Amino acid sequence: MAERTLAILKPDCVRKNLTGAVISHIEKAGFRILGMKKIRLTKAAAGGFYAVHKGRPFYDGLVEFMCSGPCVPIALEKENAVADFRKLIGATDPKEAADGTIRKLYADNKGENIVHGSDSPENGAIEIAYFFPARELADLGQG
Ligand code: FUP
Repeated sequence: MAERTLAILKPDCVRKNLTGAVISHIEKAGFRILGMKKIRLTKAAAGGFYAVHKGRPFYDGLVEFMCSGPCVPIALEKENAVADFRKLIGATDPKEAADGTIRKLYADNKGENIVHGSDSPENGAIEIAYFFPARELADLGQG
């Protein structure tokens, strides 16, 4: 059974013109793109997305960064999508990320780390719904 996860190519990824390179890693790893768009988050939208981190010392900077330019949310599907995607992107801090991972290859630091990946199938579904209305993802088949 295919599982879904949400990726976000963060504003640093867009600024560095790396969206194509990162999407290429994602497709080569066998993920299918269900939905994808380029948007600029408002402070409220970024704050809501990362509400779980509210109160943490890095929260305000994280929200600021996520609104600092356009980003590219992508709804992905694959067997074992959540775990496989987190393996593909590597640890939060690029210094700790395994060789060959997206964050190791492209990220500057823990705060600006190129890409988001959901941390559980449940959160994957919630996060996909945050960016993509169900009607946009309906009846995609294997297209
Ligand atoms: P991840 O699941 O790898 O995206 O990491 P977290 O959910 O723990 O953190 C979400 C985002 O908060 C990270 F991508 C960057 C930011 N963050 C920091 O800036 N400093 C930290 O110490 C931890 C997270």
